[in-house]
Formats: sequence, C-alpha cells, structure tokens
Amino acid sequence: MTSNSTNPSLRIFAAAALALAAALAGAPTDAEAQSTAPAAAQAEAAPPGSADNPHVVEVEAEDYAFRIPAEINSGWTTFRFANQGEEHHFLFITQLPVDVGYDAFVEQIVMPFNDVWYDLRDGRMTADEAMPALSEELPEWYWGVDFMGGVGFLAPGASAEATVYLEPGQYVVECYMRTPDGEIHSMEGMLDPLTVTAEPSEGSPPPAALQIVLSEEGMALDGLPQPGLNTFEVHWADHPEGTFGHDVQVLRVDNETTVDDVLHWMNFLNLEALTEPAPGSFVGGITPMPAGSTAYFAAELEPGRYILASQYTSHLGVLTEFTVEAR
Ligand SMILES: [Cu+2]
Repeated sequence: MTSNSTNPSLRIFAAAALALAAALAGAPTDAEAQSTAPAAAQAEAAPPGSADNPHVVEVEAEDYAFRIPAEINSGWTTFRFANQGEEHHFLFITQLPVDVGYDAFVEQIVMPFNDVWYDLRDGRMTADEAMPALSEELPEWYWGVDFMGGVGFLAPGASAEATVYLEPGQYVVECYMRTPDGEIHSMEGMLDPLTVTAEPSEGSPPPAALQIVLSEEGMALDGLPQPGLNTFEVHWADHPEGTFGHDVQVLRVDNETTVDDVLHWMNFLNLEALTEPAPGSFVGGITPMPAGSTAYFAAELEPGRYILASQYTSHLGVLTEFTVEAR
C-alpha cells in the first residue's frame, strides 16, 4: 500500500475537503444560469415504479435500521426509500470487489472510518489529520470500488426513489448520518449486505423530464422542476481522481440558508455535520456512481427554494439552485 505521503488520491481528497469553504465564493448559485425552458409537466410522466412492477425494491429506514430484502434481481432496479425515522437517513450502495466479502468490508473499511471519526469527535485528531490517518488505514482496493447510486439524503417522513442498473454481485448498503450522540448510523445497525442475483429484474429506466450532468465543470441542470413528483436523469461525465465522486442531494431551504451552510453540514470532517438539525429539508437525490453511468432519481417537490449539492465534489462548484413555483 502506498504511504500517505505519496498517495495522490487521498492527498487530493483531503485538500479538496478542506478547501470547500474557500471555493464557495465563486460557486454558481444563479438559477438564471440554468435552462429556463419548462420541462414537460411531470404529471404526464408515469411514476418510475409501481407496486406491480418487478423492478421496484421497497426499502424502509428507521432509527437505526434498514428494512431491505437480502437478495434482489439484477438489471434496472428502482429503490423506493421511505424514511420512517426521526432523523435524516440515506441509502449508500457500494459494489464489493469479487474477492472482498461483507465481513472484510466491515473490518477493513467501516471500522477504520469509525475509528478516525471517534478520534475527530473526541478531539484526539484535527480535521487536517483525519484524511492522512484514513489513508494509512484503508486498503488500496477501496479506491477502486464502485459506488452504485443509492437514494440521497432524506428528511424524516419523506420518501424518494433512485433507479440504477445493477450487475450481479455482492453489495453493501449503509447510512452514515450521525446520531445526536455522534455515533455513525452504520455502526448503530444501518449496514447490510445485499446480493444481486443473475435473475433479470425486467425493469427499465423511467421517463425523466429533467436532466443533470455531473462533471468537474459543475452540475448542469436542464429543465425546470415542477410541483409534485420530479424524475431526474443523471449522467456522470467523470469521476474526479481522489474523490468519492459526484452525488446529488436535493434540499429545500429558506431564504436565509446559504450554500456555505449546506456544504458545511455535508462535509463529514465537521463535527456538527451529517446530524440533526439539518440546514433544510432533504428530499432525495442519488449517491455517487462511476464515470460514464446514467441513473435516475425521483423526488417530491413542493413550491420553494431548492439547492442541489454534492457532498464530495462541491469544491469543484458542483451545485446549483432553483425555485419551484406554485402552479
Ligand atoms: Cu441513517
């Protein structure tokens, strides 16, 4: 394994994570920069899944567990995720390398993250020291795993969907929000193996009136979200080296909440991040996927001001905002 002094991936990521705030001043926040052409009314598009549709996997979150099948079919799969807890949750999906099992993932990845978090939380380590410490602990293979697009941050009581194409294999689902006591949800029980079988799901991609392209250039939103259920098609044009990749988190905010507030809360190196209270109401989104991927998410939007943010690559200016107008 590469030492932390020569591991470019982690160095870049650590620098990037710490440079978040500095980069924010120039981040694009003007909805005017986005396309103003109204998207086709979402009401005309079929919902991305229905109860009799074999590609829908119902997942429920409570404080602190998932209710999710242990085994699902491969191919296009819609995760319909309902947060029945009193804290924010999300569904982060990682595909394991063929020679790495669930137990090894827990021991080699989840535990080191937790140990470093405890050191940060309890003041034994500074944020500057956290990423180098992780680089010493995490195996090199971790930086080659595929994150496979689960459902983004979701406020208590909310529901959202993500539709992704999954190859047969072994996966892990987790949520790493933090409890008010500073415990990571995965360590409290929100960590499960998921087997994707060779049996085809017979699912298909949902119709989507809105498109998002994620790249190092930023987050480009094409179309104007409407009140109600909005389905977004998301394309990952790249995966910046040394980062976890682009994700999309959608949250409704009041007029006083700044993009800085949101990104500060999303940066796991900050002690008050990823726990209640959140800087707004997260309504869904999609977690990172490999470069070249296309996937979908559906979120229920009521009128208001929204920010689309990326947890890991926001330092690249990967965020935008829009307003949903009442009909
Ligand atoms: Cu959680």
